[in-house]
Amino acid sequence: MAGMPQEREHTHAGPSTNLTLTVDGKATTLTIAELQAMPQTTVTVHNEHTKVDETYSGVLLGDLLAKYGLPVTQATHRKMLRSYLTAEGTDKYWVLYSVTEIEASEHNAQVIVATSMSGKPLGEDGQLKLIDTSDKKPQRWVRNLSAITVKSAE
Ligand SMILES: Nc1nc2c(c(=O)[nH]1)N[C@H]1C(S)=C(S)[C@@H](COP(=O)(O)O)O[C@H]1N2
Ligand SMILES: [Mo]
Repeated sequence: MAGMPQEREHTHAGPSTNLTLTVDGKATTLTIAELQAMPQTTVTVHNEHTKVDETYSGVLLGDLLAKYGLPVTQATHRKMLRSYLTAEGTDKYWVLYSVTEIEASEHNAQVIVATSMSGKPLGEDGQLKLIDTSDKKPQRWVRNLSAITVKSAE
């Protein structure tokens, strides 16, 4: 199947129960409760597949990077510009974002690790889902999000 376009990877996998965030090889595992205890951001996005607006709440991914290894400062700015991250679900589906894209100080998008939709748990989408407000299609909204790994392209 390598190289073939695919909508979903047909792997049966369970719901995500926590998030492993790895920055510079240093891994931190965050529980749903820990994520919900951090400052929350709510975004409303249009789901082009279901044709409905959806409201998600969760933690800004930029806040997580700031707290766990890659804060945006003058000293790290160039590193940020050259870093990217992979976001993976429990089914091994994964996508890539540039770190610049997820930083609110740098880019007009909000990218959150959502723990609820319309104030309720995410249900079939697992306990965690990555949501961004700029993509036209939901292809980078990783359901059952389980790992985010930051890497440098240098
Ligand atoms: N974990 C996981 N997330 C995923 C996918 C997937 O296969 N696995 N497919 C993506 C793609 S390509 C799309 S278009 C949307 C579809 O989401 P939906 O089926 O919930 O509408 O989920 C995205 N997130
Ligand atoms: Mo898709």
